[in-house]
Amino acid sequence: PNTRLRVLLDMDGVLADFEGGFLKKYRQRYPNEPFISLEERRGFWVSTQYGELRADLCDKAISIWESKNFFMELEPLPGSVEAVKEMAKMKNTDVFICTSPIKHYAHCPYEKYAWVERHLGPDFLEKVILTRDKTIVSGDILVDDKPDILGVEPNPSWEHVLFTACHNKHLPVSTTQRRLLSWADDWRDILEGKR
Ligand code: UMP
Repeated sequence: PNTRLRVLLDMDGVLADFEGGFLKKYRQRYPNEPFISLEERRGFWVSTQYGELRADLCDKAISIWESKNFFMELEPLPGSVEAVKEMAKMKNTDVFICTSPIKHYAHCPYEKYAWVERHLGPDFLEKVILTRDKTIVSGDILVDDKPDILGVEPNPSWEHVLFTACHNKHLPVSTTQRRLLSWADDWRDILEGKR
C-alpha cells in the first residue's frame, strides 16, 4: 500500500496572485478604460467578465497575461511560499505544482519555471507539472481555485479542494467540495484527513 500522500497545488490563484497582478497591470496599461474591482469579480474567466463589461475589453484583458513578465512578476499569495515549503518537508508527503499554461506560449511556461525557482528554489523545478488537463494527473488532493476542473478523465483520483479566491467566494458551499479559505486556514488538517 502506498502510504505517501501526493498533493497537487495549482499556481495561479493559489500560490501566485494572478488576479491582483492582472488588475494592477491592466489599470497601468489602460488607465482610461473601465475595470472590475476584485470585490466585483465573478466567474473564473477574467476575459469573459471583461468582455461582458464591453466587448473590446476581452482582448485588452488577454493582452495583459500574454505580455512578457506578467507571470514572472506575480506576487506570491500571503503565506503560500511558507506553506509549500513546510508541506514539502512533511514526512510521507509529495508535493507537486500542477498548473495550466496559456496557449500563447511565448513567455508563460518559461516564466512559470522562473517563478518557482525564484520563490521556492531550484529543487522545486522537479515538482512542476504543466498541463492543460489536470484530470489525467494522479494525486490524493488538488488544491485549486477553479470551481470546475474537467478533462478527459471522468473520475480523477484526487479530491479537489477549492481554494477561495475573489471570483469564487460567492459560490454556494457545495456539499461535496471542501474549501481552503487561505493559507492561514487549516491546510494541515485537510492533509492529515486524507492519509
Ligand atoms: N487564464 C486565462 N483566461 C482568464 C483567466 C485565466 O487564460 O480569463 C489563464 C491563466 C492561467 C490559466 O494560465 O488560465 C489558469 O490555469 P489554472 O489556474 O487552472 O492552472
